[in-house]
Amino acid sequence: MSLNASRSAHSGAPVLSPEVRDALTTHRPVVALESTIIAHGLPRPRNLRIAAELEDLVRSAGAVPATIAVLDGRPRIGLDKAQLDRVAMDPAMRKLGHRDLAPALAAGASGATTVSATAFLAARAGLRVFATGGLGGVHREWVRSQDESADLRLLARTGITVVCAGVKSILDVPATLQRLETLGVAVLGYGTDRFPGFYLTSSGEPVDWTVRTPQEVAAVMRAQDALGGADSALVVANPVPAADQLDPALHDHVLAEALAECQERGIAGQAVTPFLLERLVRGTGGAALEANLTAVRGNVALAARIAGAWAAAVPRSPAPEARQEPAPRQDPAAGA
Ligand code: PSU
Ligand code: MN
Repeated sequence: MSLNASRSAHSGAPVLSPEVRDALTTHRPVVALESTIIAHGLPRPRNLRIAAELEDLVRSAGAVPATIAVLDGRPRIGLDKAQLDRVAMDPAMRKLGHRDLAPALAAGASGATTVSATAFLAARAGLRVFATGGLGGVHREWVRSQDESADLRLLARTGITVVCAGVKSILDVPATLQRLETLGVAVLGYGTDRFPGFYLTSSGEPVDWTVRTPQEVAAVMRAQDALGGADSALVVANPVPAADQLDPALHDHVLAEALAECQERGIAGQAVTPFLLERLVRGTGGAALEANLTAVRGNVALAARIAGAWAAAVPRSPAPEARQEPAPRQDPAAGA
């Protein structure tokens, strides 16, 4: 990829959609949604319908959805229909972690944002609540591959509340929880004292803190702010209902095969997570996809309620760098 592809000198500040900007200025609840799960975590064309469905879920819970992606070198917070369509359907959409943002901006590239890139952009724009499926984390085989998702370290220094169904079960869950502890990221079990297992209701690992209402989560967020330490994320771990989880025996069996194949084929880096997720969906006859979707839907709905409780408790103004889409004439790339 050539970094000279675009010399546009526009700032890297996120561009807010009119709806998101309006919600932030009027202190209405907003929920950030990541786009990697749409572009690289779910099969086409169903991913587009799901992207729209997730936004509708946020709206019906009284909040404004802000799906985040980078399009033509500009970080976007809140996508219109055509932009969402592009993220879901364009096979050239890259996978952008936090470290990829600057090269993507400089090159004028387009890509879906992972948890790390989404959380970074959302927090920078003044958003406080974010929903995803499962966080990235420490991969099994870490001793050999040193593969730990950039999600963890980015969350350790970003003031955002992330609602997730735990971390993806393809990971080393105990090691990931240990890393979250080392990095100082608080983890709340939502209605449970067990850390959820993404496709599974429980990973079997304990969590130290349990909350039962969105108001309780908002109270923890307020306490974080009152303490006034360095920014750090709050992980709200929300399990899939037991009736909707993947059969644990099937899960373990298919995952073992997928991990073996991943190693045999030497798959590494950014490709690992999409490969394993796809293999799980195939190996379970689609059941893993349904459990994944149930988890994401539940997280999105809960995030909207948390954003509502938070907005009711703490009216705030948006970060100063958040700005509206400029008129085309003001864009230096347009020849100013
Ligand atoms: N959760 C899902 N599907 C996904 C992901 C999470 O249900 O596709 C994505 C998220 O964007 C997460 C990323 O940040 O996987 C982690 O990738 P990696 O392990 O390469 O850091
Ligand atoms: Mn990785």
